[in-house]
Amino acid sequence: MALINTNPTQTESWKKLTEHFNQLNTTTLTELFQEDSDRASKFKIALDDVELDYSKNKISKETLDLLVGLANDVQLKDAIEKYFSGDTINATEGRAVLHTALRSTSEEAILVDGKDIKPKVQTTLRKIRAFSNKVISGKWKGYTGKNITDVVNIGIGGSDLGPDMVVEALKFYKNKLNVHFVSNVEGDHVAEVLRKINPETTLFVIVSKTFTTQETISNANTIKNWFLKSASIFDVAKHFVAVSTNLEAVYDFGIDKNNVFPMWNWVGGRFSLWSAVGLSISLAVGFDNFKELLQGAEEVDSHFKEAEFDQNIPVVLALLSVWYNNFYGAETEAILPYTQYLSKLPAYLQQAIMESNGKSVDRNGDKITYQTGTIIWGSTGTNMQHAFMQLVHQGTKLIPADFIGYKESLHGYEDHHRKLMANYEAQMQALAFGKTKEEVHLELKTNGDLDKVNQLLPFKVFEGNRPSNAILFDKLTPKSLGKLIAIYEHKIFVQGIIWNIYSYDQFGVELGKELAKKILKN
Ligand code: G6Q
Repeated sequence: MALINTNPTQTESWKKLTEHFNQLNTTTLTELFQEDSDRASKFKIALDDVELDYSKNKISKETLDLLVGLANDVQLKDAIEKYFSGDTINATEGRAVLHTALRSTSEEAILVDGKDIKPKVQTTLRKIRAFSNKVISGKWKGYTGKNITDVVNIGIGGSDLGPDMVVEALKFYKNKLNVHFVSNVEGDHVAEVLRKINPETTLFVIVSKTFTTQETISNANTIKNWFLKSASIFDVAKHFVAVSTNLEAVYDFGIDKNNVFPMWNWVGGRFSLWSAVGLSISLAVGFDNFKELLQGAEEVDSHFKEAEFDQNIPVVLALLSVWYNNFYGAETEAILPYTQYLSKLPAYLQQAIMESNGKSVDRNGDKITYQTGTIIWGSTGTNMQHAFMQLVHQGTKLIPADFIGYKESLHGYEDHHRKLMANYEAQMQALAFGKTKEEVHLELKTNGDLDKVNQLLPFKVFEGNRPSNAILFDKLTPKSLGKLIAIYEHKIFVQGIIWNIYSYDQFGVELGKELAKKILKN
């Protein structure tokens, strides 16, 4: 069954939200907190080891109720049902959207074209486990009989960003294998990786759903030629494996039939790290940790399906994003993880969010008259405090920000962690409550700089009233990372439903590819 088409701006809730916005717009966050001393505990959702504090948003209880009303008006509940049960919700490509099935441990069948896909998923997981164990333990040997020390993931877009982000994020849990990523068609990228590795001890994982992607096939061929300078064609099977749906092309490349891991067209590239696309993750941190990642995501899947909308982390995050994007006219959102391990999260989410919801035609095929996809950007704290945060604090733009933090550090440098978390809190407080003229005046006076008041006061004032979410986990583990990623995956889904767009195609990336091919031929 197809998704229903509702122009969100034509709903009752949207009209009410417009009126409500005009009333609430003049109320500041400081006032909202003064009005309700219990606000911080009211706008909070806890889910085991993660807590979303969304109290520092420009909303009241009424805003939340109206936004939930909007979710109901577009029949979000029904859409979630269709998403999880394998309806063809990616209608423009005629596909189901079932990355959630990749982490489902329930016995319940999910049918695609009349066939249960669960057994295939389980078989592939077993294959990933057996293969990872062999390589990690040293049972799998290179062509000269040596153990594998390095893995190179060759892929781009969805076949690169997810695994690369997760391998970096879970570095603390890594084993002795060093995992590298080659994506760009720019030859210096592959050249730099080749400088670091030895053909005798390196395993190459070619990840390409289509096995036709220009960048990936170019890099795979360059690497194979480099490999064949020291090894023979019969050694390819020991060093090259593939993750793909295009078996013929994989065999043509010379990859052994046993070394092919399947992908399915009901999993979109940017949501595929839970499948065999995550093979390099399983190699980097071991299959048990990979399984934990999947389990974390599955727990969020259950929460997303079952929790009431006002108690539902992905739904609330999505509604807040719609509120700023469509009513406040905010164009961008910042993703600010307070751990260096998540340095690749903003780039990963840029693809997931912007490729999914960067659409301007609705599900009727009509040109959209309201704003859709938000622009995502960000970097890690505290580094960004010394860089772009000036604009977020005092610039002219409203930039809602997600602060992602962890109560515990991994290496246990307590002093560092206390300082880090003080900054995490401080940034959100400064954004929300700012610094008034009176406070600046007093500060200058206390510092003996009263003579500078006329000159400096306006520059030192922070207006505040800038929104943020605090997404706080106990600890960065494979499981909690799985939760974090799944939260954003479902946020994307909810926004696509509200905006009445198709989130799971990406025709917008095609034209450039076609033109590049033409230019290359000339
Ligand atoms: C993701 C996109 C895109 C895709 C790459 C790689 O959702 O579809 O980023 O993942 O273009 O495609 P292949 O895996 O087919 O090489």
